[in-house]
Amino acid sequence: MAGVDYLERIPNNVNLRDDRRLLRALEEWQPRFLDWWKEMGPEGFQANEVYLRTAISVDRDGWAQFGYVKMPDYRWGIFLAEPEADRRIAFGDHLGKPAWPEVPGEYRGVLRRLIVTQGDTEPASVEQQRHLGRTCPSLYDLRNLFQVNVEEGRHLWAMVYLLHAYFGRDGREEADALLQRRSGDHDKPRILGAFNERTPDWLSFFMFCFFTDRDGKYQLASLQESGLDPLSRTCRFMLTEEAHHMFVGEMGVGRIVQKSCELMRQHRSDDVRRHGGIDLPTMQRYINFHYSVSLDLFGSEVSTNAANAFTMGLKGRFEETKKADDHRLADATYPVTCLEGDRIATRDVPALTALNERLRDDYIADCQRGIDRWNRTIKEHGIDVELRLPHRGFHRAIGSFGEARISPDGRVITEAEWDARRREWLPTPEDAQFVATLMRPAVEPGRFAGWIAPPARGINGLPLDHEYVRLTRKEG
Ligand code: BYC
Repeated sequence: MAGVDYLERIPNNVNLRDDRRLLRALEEWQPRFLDWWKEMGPEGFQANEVYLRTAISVDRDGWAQFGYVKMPDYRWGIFLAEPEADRRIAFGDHLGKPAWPEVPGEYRGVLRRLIVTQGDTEPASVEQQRHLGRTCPSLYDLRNLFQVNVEEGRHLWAMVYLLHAYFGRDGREEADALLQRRSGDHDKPRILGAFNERTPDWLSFFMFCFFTDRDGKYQLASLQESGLDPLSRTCRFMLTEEAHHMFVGEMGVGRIVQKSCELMRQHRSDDVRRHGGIDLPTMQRYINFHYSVSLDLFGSEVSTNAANAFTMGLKGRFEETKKADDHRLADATYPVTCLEGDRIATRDVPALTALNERLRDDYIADCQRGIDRWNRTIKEHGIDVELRLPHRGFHRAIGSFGEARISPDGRVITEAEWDARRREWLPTPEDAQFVATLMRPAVEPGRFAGWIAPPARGINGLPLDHEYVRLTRKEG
């Protein structure tokens, strides 16, 4: 990587060594991060060697290096994508002006809020997933979990760097607070709803990686358009890591679907629970849950926060530069589906205020592509079932649908119907208990738990029975 020195205490390509104050501040934060990692990171595997990928270059061709690392020794660092020469702001009031190397004073508060909100999700997800190692379905999956976890840790570093480098004392305080909030904690919860939910089992983990990490993709892609150049560059590099997390999710759910279909065929029965698999109706309920809490992460359908962030040049649209319009949207409209009284209606609203909904639309189309691929697997087994995304209003807490009960097929329903049918639609305590009974560790190299099919290939060209995590020296 241009100028990355792995002998530095904090690997980076931002010339940290030339800014003694910033370096000192980050070196003070580093032990606090490590304390947090040891307290809240993957439980029980801190002393094991894991076959991990580490960033050594931000180039498209060679950023990854694979090798065994104990997680607390992972080289978390600060990597920004290479600057684009003469980069210009692509939208909003500052359209066409040079991107900012520093934070404009008047946008400080809004930018800090965006960066803190993004940063908060990263440690939150590590906290949510910290107990999963104990019940891994294979060493391959265990390694993937830890890869995701260390990269979320690195994404926290990415946001903390911005806070320390560009937001002075306020930024330092926010960076400390990122280590103090805790997912699901009653008194000091994480900021966004989905990051306070539990991830108690591997079905939830794969769903989280598919649905919730995909929100990360869309949010980072919008922030990558930012006029603040360091934010744009850091998001550009984070997106390369995010892609792996969504791969883990899509393949994980896909392998469970495949195994369930195999069991259905083999036993000529839909009741695969009896044969140690996860039945498709249960999969559908988990989809309904994880999709709906992830939809909430896009905010309200109509949002002046989103309009302001766009007009100020801080947060763009997905693939802003590829869009063929004026990139100011002052007179444009966008169709938004909302609750109006007791019915669901689609109406045109000013496009600026509809930016959250527009991003949610991009996200929904992307989720549907994954669902289609899982459905192809089901069809290939000759099974007449289709997994579906529920209606966007189903089980929402944020935005206009948060005020009503909507069925998965998009009807406004009464509280009584909701109460009578929610067990069909959302995971029940019995579902969670059943899934929990399957969560028994499979840790011999090459072995996979009976509820999930092996993947098509191993990691970095290695075979499936490679010892991706060395369990010989266990902690405690
Ligand atoms: N839960 O105008 P509104 C990732 C708040 S995931 C709780 O509707 P706005 C990752 C909102 O904060 C990507 N509160 O929405 C994935 C606001 O509060 P204040 C994370 C919520 O502001 C997996 C109020 O409601 N990145 O990277 O336009 C693993 C009214 O807000 C929620 C980002 O989110 C909610 N779901 O947009 C690891 C990007 N939704 O300020 C990592 C940065 C809204 O009035 N964040 N509220 O007190 C943003 O761009 C925006 O803050 C949001 C909300 C899109 C989240």
